Amino acid sequence: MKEYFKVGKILYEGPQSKNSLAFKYYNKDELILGKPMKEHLKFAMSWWHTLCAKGQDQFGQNTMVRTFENEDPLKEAYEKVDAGFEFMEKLGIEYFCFHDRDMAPEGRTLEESNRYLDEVSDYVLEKMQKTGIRCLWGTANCFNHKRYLAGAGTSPNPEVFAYAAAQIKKAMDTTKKLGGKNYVFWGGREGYDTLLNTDLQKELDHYATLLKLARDYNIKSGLNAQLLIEPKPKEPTKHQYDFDVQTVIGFLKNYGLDKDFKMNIEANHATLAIHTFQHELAMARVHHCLGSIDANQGDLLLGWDTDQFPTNIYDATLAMYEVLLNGGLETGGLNFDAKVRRQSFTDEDLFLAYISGMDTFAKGLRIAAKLLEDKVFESFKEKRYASYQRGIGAKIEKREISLEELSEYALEHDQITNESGRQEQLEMLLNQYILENSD
Ligand code: XLS
Ligand code: CA
Ligand code: CA
Repeated sequence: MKEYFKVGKILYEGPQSKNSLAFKYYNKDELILGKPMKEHLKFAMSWWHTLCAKGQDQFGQNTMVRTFENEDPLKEAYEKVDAGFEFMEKLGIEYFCFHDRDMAPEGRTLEESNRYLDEVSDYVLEKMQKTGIRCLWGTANCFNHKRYLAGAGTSPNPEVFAYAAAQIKKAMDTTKKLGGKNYVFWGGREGYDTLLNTDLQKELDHYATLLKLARDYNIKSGLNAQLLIEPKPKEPTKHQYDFDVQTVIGFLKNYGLDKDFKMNIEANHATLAIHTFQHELAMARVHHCLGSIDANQGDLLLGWDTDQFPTNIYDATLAMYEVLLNGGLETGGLNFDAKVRRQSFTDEDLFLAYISGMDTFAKGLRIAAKLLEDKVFESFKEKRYASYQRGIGAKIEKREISLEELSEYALEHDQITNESGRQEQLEMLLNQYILENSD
């Protein structure tokens, strides 16, 4: 069998290693809080960025040199399967995520597209059985083709709605065939550019209808996956309906869908919404809908969706802190929805990027576990809110008080003393944990 990558198997060599093609922190079987690292960190390869992205941007052509290129798109799809599994095996990545159209090409008709997907996914299944590699989630690409210029479920054209529904059905069937435990809905072009041509109410209703139909099919078809919505505030449309976690929660509750969907949270989308990654994760956690993570990062100076590999230790630490507080991600994992830069066009760059991302999260996990074990922030927070356990605080907490009673209380207690929030001290402690645990 053809070998696509000259790079060999990537091993853990520890923090002292000078070998860039080795893990310094990701030691898959090491126990962290009693659980192997690889179970905390269910890393996944994104089919699209890893096997399909070729470095093109709006100003320039492809730059990537790949050994799995073929003039025939169907043959190339098969080569990508071989290359992708070789890549995952060499990195020790046990999951992948896919869109229908990056796993198999679009045909001349929908029927042909479906057939291509059936054929290529049969081959994927064979590879999965041989390697033990699993599918983390599947999704449908209902945004790339020009038919989706005005959205899929929110298109003013019902023919487009039907086509999107057909694509989602097929992508769900394929996810079931591949044993995926999650299924993702990223809003794609579900949003608007101007309200001058948009019936907002109708679009929201239609979008909810599409999600309800998919929810029902998830049960009917026996897929029974955890359904996930992936918030993003803008890009490609000016205003995406799934703006951020809180907006999506409101939307789901409004349409009675909040028990059926959790969130797939992407770091770069959080920053586009002017939130931190931790904010989005925490918001989902407290609403019991933290499902899975797209592990990447943006460039704060650019302001668009750069989908870079995660290297920020602070963000990774605080992200893993939220994951630990959540008790893990159940069926979810960490998908590297990230692409190498245009100038990093060699195969080796792909490996280096994944190693760096995996090490960053492994490091973040170690530090987060220590912070949690030592209750650095949790005991501070406990004390900070302790007065809600007694007196007037307890009554508010139990909602055993009226506005009038509170008014009377405040009249008698109007000389208030507050306590410091100690932000700088806590930031100092965070730094100390990060630096002390630097090996
Ligand atoms: C695009 C999204 C997309 C989803 C899956 O910005 O990140 O790749 O993760 O459709
Ligand atoms: Ca994503
Ligand atoms: Ca993105």
